[in-house]
Amino acid sequence: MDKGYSRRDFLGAALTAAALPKLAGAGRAAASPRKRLVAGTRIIEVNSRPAKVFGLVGPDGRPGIRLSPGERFRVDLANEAGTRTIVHWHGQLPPWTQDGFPWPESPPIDNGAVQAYDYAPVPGTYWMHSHHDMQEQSLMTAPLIVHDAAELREDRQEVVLMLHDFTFRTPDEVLAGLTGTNVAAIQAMLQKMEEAPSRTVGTGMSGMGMPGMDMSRPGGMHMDLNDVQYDAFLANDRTLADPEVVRVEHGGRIRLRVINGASSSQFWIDLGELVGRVVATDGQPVHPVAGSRFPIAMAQRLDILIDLPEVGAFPILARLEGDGRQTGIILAPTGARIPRIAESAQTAPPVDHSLEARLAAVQPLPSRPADVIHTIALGGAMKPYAWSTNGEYWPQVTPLMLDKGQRVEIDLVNRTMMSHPMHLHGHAFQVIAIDGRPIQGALRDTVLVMPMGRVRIAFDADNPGRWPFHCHNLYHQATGMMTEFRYQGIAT
Ligand SMILES: [Cu+2]
Repeated sequence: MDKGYSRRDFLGAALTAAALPKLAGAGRAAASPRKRLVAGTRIIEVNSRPAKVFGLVGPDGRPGIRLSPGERFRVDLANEAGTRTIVHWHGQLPPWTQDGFPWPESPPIDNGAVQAYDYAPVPGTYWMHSHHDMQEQSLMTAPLIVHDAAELREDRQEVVLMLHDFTFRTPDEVLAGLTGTNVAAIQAMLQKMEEAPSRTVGTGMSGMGMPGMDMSRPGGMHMDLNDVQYDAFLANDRTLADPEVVRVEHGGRIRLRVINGASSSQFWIDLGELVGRVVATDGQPVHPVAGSRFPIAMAQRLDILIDLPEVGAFPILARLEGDGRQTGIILAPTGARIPRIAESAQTAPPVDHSLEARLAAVQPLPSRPADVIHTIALGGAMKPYAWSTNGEYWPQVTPLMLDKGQRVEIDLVNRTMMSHPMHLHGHAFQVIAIDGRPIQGALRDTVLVMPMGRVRIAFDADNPGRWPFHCHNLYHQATGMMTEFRYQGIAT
């Protein structure tokens, strides 16, 4: 990384921000109108076949919500999906009852009902997804982009690239296949998960008949990738057979916002011949890291600045880890020849920490010792298919208790042969060590823990409530890999 260049770049952004407080303040002064977000269903075409999926459509007819600098998140979520839903504002830091998690205190929204939200959003690239049943797999997902004044002053064209994994099977069928049960059993299990979240039991095994952690270590380095066989991988709802072509200017300046909205798939973002600079991860600014290929775990986001050459069309690809399949979009000025890109190519390696280890937050947490350190062991295996935290399976988990004001450190210890993208609701944490090696890493809401690996994160307990902490692989979460952080004094 060219540190001199990065520093100037960062200073420039900081100066621009400093020069703008009046403008931003003026934007805030005017009460922002409420925005209507509709959770509904739609038909998309995948592999030349129609597919009925969910969708979240904002007031401008596009997926999701985009907010202006200083605008509050004042949203009326109308459920027209024909079934119950609840939508989580992934990575945002609202009060816990507005977080969109199906606690008894904030139950799912009935079909036909409208739920109002109003909180101060965090600027950056965020997203939203259902946290009810496994609707996320059926594309109840959308971008949530919160602009800030400094970023608008960059005068870059914004390009959102949202990734999905797609199957014509229902998520219940997928999970039944993974667990060797049937759809009726899966539906009963999902219902149970929302009826009795976090019913506290003692430590030790629950009575659910789930297996314990498999502590045996296979001799060779064997990694499990891609639990689910998908029918397609989508970039903004399309495959490379008919990709989105984003119109750009010759020599255009782009801010690419990549969102991995896939339920069980991780990718390498491949810029081809272009060189980009990662300037934010999970919405939070980092010192720029230059490159052409960047890993992205489930639920993570990357902001990548790209200055296009004068001539040509430029595919932006997402290549599935451990597989040859890929999806993507094409950036092209008017008149450019659009290349045809195959849907499969060379096998991409497993997603790893090559980027994570180089990231440094622009605004790291203030240095201070931890008041409390929790170790969370990640357990589970493919056969039988079940995943746990500290040997417990949601909802039979023991909440990890916090006091407001504490500096909290979490040691994540992966005792499985899969990587787990671990997501904390309601807090931005900093990655402070990878496999025992200290770093001043990125601020994030989702961090990947490699097979048999270890990651330490830190955050300040400044948002009282009940907060889920879970693997963002939907099928790991659904079979138990979720626990709760609960602040002292929150009545349940
Ligand atoms: Cu997992």
